[in-house]
Amino acid sequence: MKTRSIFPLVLLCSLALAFALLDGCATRQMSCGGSCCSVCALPKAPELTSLPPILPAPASQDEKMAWFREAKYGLFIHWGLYCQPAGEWKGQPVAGVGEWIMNRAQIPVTEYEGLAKTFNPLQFDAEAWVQMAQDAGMKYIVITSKHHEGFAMYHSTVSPYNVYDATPFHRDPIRELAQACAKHGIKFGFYYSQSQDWHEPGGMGNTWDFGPDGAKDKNGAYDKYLREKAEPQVAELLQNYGPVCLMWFDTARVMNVNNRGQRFVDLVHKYQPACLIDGRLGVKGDYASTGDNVIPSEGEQGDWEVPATVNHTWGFRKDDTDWKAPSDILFKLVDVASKGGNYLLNVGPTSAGVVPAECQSNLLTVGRWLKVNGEAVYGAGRSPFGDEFGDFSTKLKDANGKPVYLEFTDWRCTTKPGKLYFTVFKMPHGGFQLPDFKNEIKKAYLLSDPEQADLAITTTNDVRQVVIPREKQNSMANTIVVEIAGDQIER
Ligand code: FHN
Repeated sequence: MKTRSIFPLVLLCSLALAFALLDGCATRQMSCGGSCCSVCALPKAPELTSLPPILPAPASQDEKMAWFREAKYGLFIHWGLYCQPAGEWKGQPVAGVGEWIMNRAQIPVTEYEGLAKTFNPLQFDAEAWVQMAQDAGMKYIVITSKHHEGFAMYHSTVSPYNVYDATPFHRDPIRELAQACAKHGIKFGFYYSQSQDWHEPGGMGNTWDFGPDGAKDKNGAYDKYLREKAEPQVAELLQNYGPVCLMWFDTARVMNVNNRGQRFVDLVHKYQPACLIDGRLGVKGDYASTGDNVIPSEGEQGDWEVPATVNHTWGFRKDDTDWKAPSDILFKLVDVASKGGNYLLNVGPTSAGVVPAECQSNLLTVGRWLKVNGEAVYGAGRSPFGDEFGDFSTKLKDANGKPVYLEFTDWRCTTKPGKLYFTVFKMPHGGFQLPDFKNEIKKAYLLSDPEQADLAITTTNDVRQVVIPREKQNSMANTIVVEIAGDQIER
């Protein structure tokens, strides 16, 4: 009797599950208005609510840069159609970074466009991405709104080649992220490839379908693309997604003629006067961008940012799982902060809409360290020393006969008024030897110690050493706070 009464229910459930799996839960998206499907447990599409208003014009450049100088650590996201081939085309691996696959394999536009028809990242959950960034200790997010492939990852009215109109996903992930960022108090900005657009006849970079770039520049095709696609898309990004903390332009090509670069600057100033412009527009922005993964060997003045990969690609590649270890990420972040810059670390989500688990886990390990020791990073100033960064080898020479620069990785120093933060990555046995400075030391303690118990400082031959009890040491890094008299270091 019991078996007979349960059977219809089991059959119904199985049918529902099969149906849900077969149609990728499109039914869930359409019939239940985005509420979560109990069968497949995919994240639900959020209700769209209104976004905060655009920020007013800052009173000064310092006021404009204030959040950036405080933030120090951001999440870069490269997400586009390229995450589907994930480094492989027609069964063959294609060398290079994942998001360049169209270019590297010279895929015709008509063929590449087919990727839109299968783009359906049903596991995408804006809330989860933003929560991850927050737990990782990142203070701003910059996502590819359109990369060189030319596909808009938001609902663009300028071109139907966009995630909302051209894919079965039929959602605007950037709108969902804008909302989640506003909710979590995380700044949100856009990468936009202004020069390269391999989908358009006038965009730079697609020479296999549309011929040499030089001709497009001269025959007016490039200006037509800039005026009819790039500029209007940047304008809609600035008008439809709430406050945009920065516009991250990239790979500038002939931006200095016909006012091309300046027209983008004017758009940003017109629609969002508080929005920063990175250093790769081709005309002056609000801060400098270093080369990819390029950390200057010494402290640099001004505002700057290092864009960096967490493996060896920006867009997802299925064969690249060579993730930077948490200790490496942490060192690079503190290194950059101690030289005066920001670290913008990238993840490449998959075509399902998820950040690979191991990559997430590494970022979260760093986040846990920052939760305790973040005071040494957020809003902290550059090192007043410099000897800790490295030195030129007395023996090794490069190919040009010049001495090779050897990086030191034992410790880094950041500052706030009256405080020096020594983050020590390799703790010497006897204790940490302070660099030479004359200021009186008022107090030294571990940043991770809620009691701020005094650390013993011993002096031998004028060299001061701070001793950290072994049981208090963190295996990744320890930050010693040294409170000093005066705000300037006297050496
Ligand atoms: O060509 C791009 C690349 O795909 C990626 O977006 C990086 C990120 O800094 N920028 C360009 C190369 O420098």
